[in-house]
Amino acid sequence: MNNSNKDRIFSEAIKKPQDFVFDERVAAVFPDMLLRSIPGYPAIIGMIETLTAQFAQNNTCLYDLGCSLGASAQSMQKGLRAENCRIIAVDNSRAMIDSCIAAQTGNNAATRIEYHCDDILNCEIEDASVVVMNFTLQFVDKARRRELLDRIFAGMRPNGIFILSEKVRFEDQAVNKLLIEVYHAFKKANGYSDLEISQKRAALENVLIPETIKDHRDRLIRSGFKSADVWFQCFNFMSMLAIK
Ligand code: GEK
Repeated sequence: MNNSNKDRIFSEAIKKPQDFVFDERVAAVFPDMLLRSIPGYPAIIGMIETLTAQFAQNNTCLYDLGCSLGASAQSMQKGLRAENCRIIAVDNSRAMIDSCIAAQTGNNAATRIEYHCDDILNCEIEDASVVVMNFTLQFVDKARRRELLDRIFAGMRPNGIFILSEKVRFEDQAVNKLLIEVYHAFKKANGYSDLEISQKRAALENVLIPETIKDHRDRLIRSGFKSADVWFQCFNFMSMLAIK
């Protein structure tokens, strides 16, 4: 990896702490940031390819909501076996979408990814057989999460899948504290300093609002999904598979 692509955003003491934003600086180091900050991220991205191969239906749309640099959409593109499909990837960070569009040149895959800079709260979901929200619902206003999931459910085909990956919290305070400590040890083992870990945590405090696995499962079932189960978990990070 080129050293300029290494995430050092929180390495110097920050005098005026600010909320985390997905700007050009973050987009430039994002693959390194995700790899060193989300336990199991490569496994989840790999399995999106497998799940797409299994569940994408002919003549449908596949969505990556909160696509950042498009890792999940690209995984869907690799796994896609169904015919006459569209892959739609949405993010409200201009910096992320511009990087996706620039990186798409030269990719000759049969199904191109359509990148859109938009709020996922505004984006239309229709004829979907695969919908992925990989670590994005956690950034959506908590009061609007139900409405968003209802809309996703309504835009899906029967037997379609919704893959929801999230950082979670645990009801039991002691367990929650323990798993946050283990998670910080994971970040330290990946080269982040105590200063980087604590400054990033402060920047995300008001921006990334985690819920429990039960909160997520209950909401998915209330939206109408016939099942919603955890298929991956590592510490306080998990991914669920919900089937319409
Ligand atoms: C991956 N899925 O590599 N509308 C659109 N985008 C949003 C919104 C919103 N309301 N809120 C946040 N985002 C990716 C990783 S990162 C996860 C996703 C993380 C976008 C935000 O701009 C960012 O790009 C992404 O959601 C979250 O599989 O940084 O922990």
